[in-house]
Amino acid sequence: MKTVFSPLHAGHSGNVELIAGAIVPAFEKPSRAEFIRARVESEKLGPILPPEIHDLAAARKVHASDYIDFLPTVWPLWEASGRSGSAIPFTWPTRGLRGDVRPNGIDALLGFYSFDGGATFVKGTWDAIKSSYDVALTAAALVKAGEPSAFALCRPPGHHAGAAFMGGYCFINNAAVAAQWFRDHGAGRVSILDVDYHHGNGTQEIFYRRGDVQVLNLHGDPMTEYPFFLGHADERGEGDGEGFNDNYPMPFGTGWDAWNASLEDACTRLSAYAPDVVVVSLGVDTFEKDPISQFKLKTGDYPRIGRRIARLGLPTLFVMEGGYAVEEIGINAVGVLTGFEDR
Ligand code: Q9C
Ligand code: ZN
Repeated sequence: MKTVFSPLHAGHSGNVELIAGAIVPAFEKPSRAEFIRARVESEKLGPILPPEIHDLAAARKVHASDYIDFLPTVWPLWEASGRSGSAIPFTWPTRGLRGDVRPNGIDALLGFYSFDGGATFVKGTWDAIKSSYDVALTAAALVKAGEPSAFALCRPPGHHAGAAFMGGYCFINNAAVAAQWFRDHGAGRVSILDVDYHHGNGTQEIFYRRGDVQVLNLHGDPMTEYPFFLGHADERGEGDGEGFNDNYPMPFGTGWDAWNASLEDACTRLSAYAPDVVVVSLGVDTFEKDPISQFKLKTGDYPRIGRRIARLGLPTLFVMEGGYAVEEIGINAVGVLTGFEDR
């Protein structure tokens, strides 16, 4: 399997986040991608290719154009206002406030275009976001050209980013961009299978009213887990999208047997939908030792995930999402891929 990877992710570095009342170094950090890249090499998964550079037209097909225009301006606006450190949102237009009026100034705009304080900017962040997008599109093109599968080693991740908001370490929704790109390049139907520990709220929002992209999500129950405000089992899609969104919320402590039962049900629904291509939002924060998550999957479970996905018998694009147990995420992410290849 070919991997697409860009070293530009590394400029998105030194960010901080607020967790449990403390400001700490962000868990979403460059070493994540480096551990995965190193494991791709040591396991001889296949060649590692640089991304082709794309314009932002494909991003504008799933995101609001004004949101995409905003992202590269964040750091320049932040610096122009005399700030340093990390650019972090802190005020949101929640219930009772005006979410329909776009205000001025960097603090207002950061809040307007986010749902939490988890997507933060430093100087190299936009270049990293853009490289992650280029990685996803380049890997998608490999699959369209006939590769049975490809691995987009994206960083930063994407599945929490919606049509017009960032959050949860995510800015551009790489998996959604890729799914839309497949639709625009000959695929009649696309399925997105999101196995990250957290609900892919952005992906769900983007495709919720569409029947041409099926979205299946396995994740921690939002009653107790981030992102808290989306990801319940009764969210089944609306309008043309009714019946094409499926959520599998699971409780803290979920291990392989229960998780695998959800995967099996999702795969059954996916096969019934009969898409032309599958996009896997590949998070490995389901791991028992993940520092911010509460599932109990073990290293030996990840190849089994890959093997089940391979049994779908469909062209498959893997798009990297979360996973924070830094030592092990390379082993676990690449374990899914070698399992897919049954080796
Ligand atoms: N800073 C992904 O796995 N953490 N995102 C909440 C507040 C948010 C995870 C703590 C976790 C986001 C792609
Ligand atoms: Zn996650």
